[in-house]
Amino acid sequence: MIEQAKTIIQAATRIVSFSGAGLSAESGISTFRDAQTGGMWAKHDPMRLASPQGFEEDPKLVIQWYGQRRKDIAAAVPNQAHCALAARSDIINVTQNVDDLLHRAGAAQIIELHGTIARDRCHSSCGFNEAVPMNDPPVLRDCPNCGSQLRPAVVWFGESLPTDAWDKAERACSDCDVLLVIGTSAAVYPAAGLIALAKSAGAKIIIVNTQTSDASHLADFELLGKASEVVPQLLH
Ligand code: BJW
Ligand code: ZN
Repeated sequence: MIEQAKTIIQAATRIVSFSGAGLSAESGISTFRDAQTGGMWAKHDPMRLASPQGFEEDPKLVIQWYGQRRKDIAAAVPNQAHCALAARSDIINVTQNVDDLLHRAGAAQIIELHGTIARDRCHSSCGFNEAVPMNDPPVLRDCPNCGSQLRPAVVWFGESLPTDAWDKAERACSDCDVLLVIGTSAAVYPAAGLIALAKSAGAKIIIVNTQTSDASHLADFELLGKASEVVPQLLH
């Protein structure tokens, strides 16, 4: 199976990677929905920590949680899957991940669908957006522009995805030969809809995941295994 998938990749000229939390799992970053391996949503209520309503109800709690996640991400290093993707500068990396591990691995083309934890933005969307040192103590800060509150520049439930990133991702996925779907449950929309979009546009879908996912039915090849082992094999 892996040899056949590799042959398809070698013949492809336009490869897009669509990744989720499983890509960074072996760097020690928790996934969201793995109940067995301690996914974040098994321990924390996503509506309290990753929704605009949760932030408005208890902003300090949300800021504290993201402060700890920033520290965890700062302490992590890219794994062999990030590095294998980065070594192929022709691959467009559409990622749902808010960590900076693809950047630190040196990937040339990255489209961040759910924003980045490395920046803060104004919760009232006045346009203020700035980089934040990942080890800064978590403090609730006012927006210097409009006096509203600052929050991580990530996309929470019920919020729209950044238009520019979404447009680029749609273009990339509707115009590729292969979509490599790595470490995502494919449960969160609209991001997960990119897999069906690529398939309907004629791309081969190669899934790398430790288990089946909501996208399994779309796979031309489903490679069950760890991203850090399977992705380098596929791309070398
Ligand atoms: C490995 C591995 C290893 C492990 N190797 N693999 C009903 C139907 C359809 C849609 C909706 C609905 N009700 C609500 C919605 C909309 C909602 C949604 O999709 N909800 C579903 C959960 C039902 N979507 C939204 O709200 C989005 N916005 C939107 O729709 O706007 C329009 C709108 C406007 C107004 C009102 C309503 C709608 C926004 C979604 C934002 C998601 N945000 C988060 C948090 C980001 C910030 C942060 O990190 O704190 O994004 S949630 C979380 O899920 C995060 C992820 O990017 C995202 C996807 O998760 P991912 O990456 O797939 O991780 P997991 O944990 O789910 O899966 C990991 C996988 O890895 C597993 O399969 C493992 O097996 C695998 N794995 N180790 C390989 N070593
Ligand atoms: Zn503001």
